Amino acid sequence: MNHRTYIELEEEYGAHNYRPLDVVLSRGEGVWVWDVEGNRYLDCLAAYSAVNQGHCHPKIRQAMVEQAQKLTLTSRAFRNDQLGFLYKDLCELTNSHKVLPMNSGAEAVETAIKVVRKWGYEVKGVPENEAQIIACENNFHGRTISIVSFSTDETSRAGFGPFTPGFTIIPFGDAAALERAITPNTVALLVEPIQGEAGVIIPPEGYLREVRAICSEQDIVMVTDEIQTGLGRTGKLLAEEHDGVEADLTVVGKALSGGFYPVSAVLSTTEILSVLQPGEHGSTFGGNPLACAVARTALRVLIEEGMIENAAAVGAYFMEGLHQIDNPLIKEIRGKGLMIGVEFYPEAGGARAYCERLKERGVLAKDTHEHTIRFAPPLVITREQVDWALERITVVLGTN
Ligand code: IF1
Repeated sequence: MNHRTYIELEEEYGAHNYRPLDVVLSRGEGVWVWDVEGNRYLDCLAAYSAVNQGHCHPKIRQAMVEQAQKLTLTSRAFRNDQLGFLYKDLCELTNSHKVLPMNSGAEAVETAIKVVRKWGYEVKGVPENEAQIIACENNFHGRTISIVSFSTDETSRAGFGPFTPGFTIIPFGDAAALERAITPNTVALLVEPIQGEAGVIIPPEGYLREVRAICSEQDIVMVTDEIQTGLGRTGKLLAEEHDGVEADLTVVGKALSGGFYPVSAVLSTTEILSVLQPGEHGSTFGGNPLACAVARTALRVLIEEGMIENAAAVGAYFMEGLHQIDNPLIKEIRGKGLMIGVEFYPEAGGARAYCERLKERGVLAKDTHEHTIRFAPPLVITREQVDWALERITVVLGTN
């Protein structure tokens, strides 16, 4: 079948909540994916950083296959032989004391919201149902009703009301604005170290350090959403490391499974996570043995195969190459590690057209917020593969 048949099926029977590029993929390996006609592409999206380890990483696949032949799901009514070891691995890697496993990133963020609210009532002494959580303009933390309740992007929230109260919005990157927004009922600040969906927005140098100091002084929980920036994407295991800070609560997801399975987790301290008593929170699949076996191997290969260091080194190389592109319509090139954005002036007519032309030349990338192309390939990418991509990117982005 040619790709039109697949597209027609999706269009006929699927909800239209996406407008994907018309490329129908059927195979992936490392940085490469192939469509149903056998055309090869270099994947510069990595499933929004869920495939940091490269498509179909053989060791993660092996772990999944082996575990799938033994035990996949028990529910948390019983224990299993994988969960405790994933907890330990995550705590040792991130200097956390406690873990709460979930499935999607949004579920981990929702869990964080519930936990910091309960911490506020039981530990900080905020009056019941008065907890306030501060979030940033142009945030992206998922698509549930409570999360889109504090989105500032109309596309993400229009038509989904009524919304969940208890959220205050401040400008991203402005520590003074955080200080001004805090009230006695503030329980937490929720922030992405780098805003991905907003277009790879990097805060001023030292922003997270200032946020850390303010949260400590004012006794509010510093929550970092590292679902996209974490697990090596920016050239550190967690992006917060660039500022040398440790959040009180961190959510991770996406690459926690290397793209094999939805696995997310809330990482925090004993004081904060111990506000949850048995029966107060959970999920059918959260912490299942298959997810744990996959996640443990996904973490192991990330470290053992030097992917984090590679992201730092090859990301810098990629950025250097992008800066050579001569197009006056390029407004800014920004990034950290292999989380890179190229923003165009509106006169360029929107980033989507560039992505379409990149696809024609074998590079898959995604536009965000209309004028920015995100380049975020798997962290296993080599300099030679970056050269291959840059050759094509330069042809497409170098012309108006
Ligand atoms: C879509 C965006 C990226 C995330 C951060 C939480 C979540 C995400 C920082 C929720 C998820 C995904 C969702 C996906 C596209 C993609 C995305 F464009 F939506 F915003 F990456 F930038 N925190 N991001 O980036 O995790 O529940 O999806 O597992 O919804 O189209 P999830």
